Amino acid sequence: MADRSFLAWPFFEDRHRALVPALDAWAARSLAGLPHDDVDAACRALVRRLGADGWLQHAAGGRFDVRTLCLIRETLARHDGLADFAFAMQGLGTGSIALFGSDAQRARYLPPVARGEAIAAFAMSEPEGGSDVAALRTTARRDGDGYVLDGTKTWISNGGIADHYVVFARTDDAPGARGLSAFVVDAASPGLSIAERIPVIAPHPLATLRFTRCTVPASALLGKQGDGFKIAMGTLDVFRATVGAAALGFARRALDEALARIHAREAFGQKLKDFQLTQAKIAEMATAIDAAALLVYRAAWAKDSGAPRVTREASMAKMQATETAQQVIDHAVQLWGGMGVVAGNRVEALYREIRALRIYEGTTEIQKLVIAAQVMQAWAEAKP
Ligand code: COS
Repeated sequence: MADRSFLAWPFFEDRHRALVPALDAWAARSLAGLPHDDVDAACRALVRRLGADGWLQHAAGGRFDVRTLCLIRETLARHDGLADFAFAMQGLGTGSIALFGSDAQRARYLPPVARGEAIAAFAMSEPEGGSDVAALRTTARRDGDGYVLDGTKTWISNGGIADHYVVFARTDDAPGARGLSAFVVDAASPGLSIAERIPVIAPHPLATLRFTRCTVPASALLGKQGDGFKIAMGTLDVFRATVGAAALGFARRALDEALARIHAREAFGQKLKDFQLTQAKIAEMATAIDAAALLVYRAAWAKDSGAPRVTREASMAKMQATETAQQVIDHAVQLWGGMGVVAGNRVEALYREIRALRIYEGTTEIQKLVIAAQVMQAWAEAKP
């Protein structure tokens, strides 16, 4: 069983300590054997199950406890990457509404998503760039009582199965970051279509969306016109640490799989576990996991404790945990040898599943820019 000693760390409260075994038991009961050959159907089924049993309240209930979000993502990722994906996207696709929406927007969009009866999505990236948010090209033009959206969004998780998309578009109130606004766009809006579905190495619903004179009412605007960049960054500040938590879950599962393997496999007349080179790998994997976990739960705790901005902490957590998990999983594949690359083996699946986490919700390179900017700003402000 995966190490749970971290639950004794001071970042957590008793409700967090109770949640992990409860979710573990639920996942073992409810996720085993769920077919994944049709990812759309699997995702819909996962959303329904997670919603029916109350877990999505934590993602889309309107208030965030980031430690809870992280513990849920870590635990689900340890069991089933698609279950983690389904949970996380219900949160990311409603996070901007929960944080910046009006009472009416919150009342309309959050409850069905929290019950698992509607599917949410976050549409920011574009073909010409996902990293440079201030350069987005999709436009939203004021037209009578509403707005008309034109442009293309890509790499949109839940694209094709979502009931609504939180869309970032240029309203041109000002150049760059200050000229963006955020909208909640219903999937059935006239002029919104799915241009293509994107198959990826760890399958999940992913699509390119096209907006062609897509008309939305003025009530679709989140916050004020021109708030889009801050809404996007504020939402990512909450969810970036949770990407690190999902990576942690993958890494913990890889360590478990590696431990099982080295206790079972014999070579040169002894068990793999008895070789010092194996022990060195296990030590590196376990230490890397704890170091990443400390950063993830530090970021989550800081946010929950009322820090107004956790940009630096969240970026550090996301970068370190995703990069670490990639290495830990690579070690696990190595310890499994040839079996580690056989399709269907758990470590083979983890090897594919971890890769995108170093890219989405801000690449490792973007996290470095964010961290450096925060560190330099703090230094400049502290200078006598
Ligand atoms: N919270 C609140 N405000 C923030 C913020 C945050 N986390 N980050 C930036 N801002 C504010 C800044 O303070 C600045 O405000 P003022 O204009 O009032 O000074 C404004 O937003 C612009 O910030 P900045 O100048 O840092 O913007 P840049 O265009 O240089 O972009 C990066 C910054 C690269 C950090 C941003 O574009 C980013 O995070 N990109 C990655 C996005 C991403 O995750 N893409 C993946 C898509 S989701 S799958």
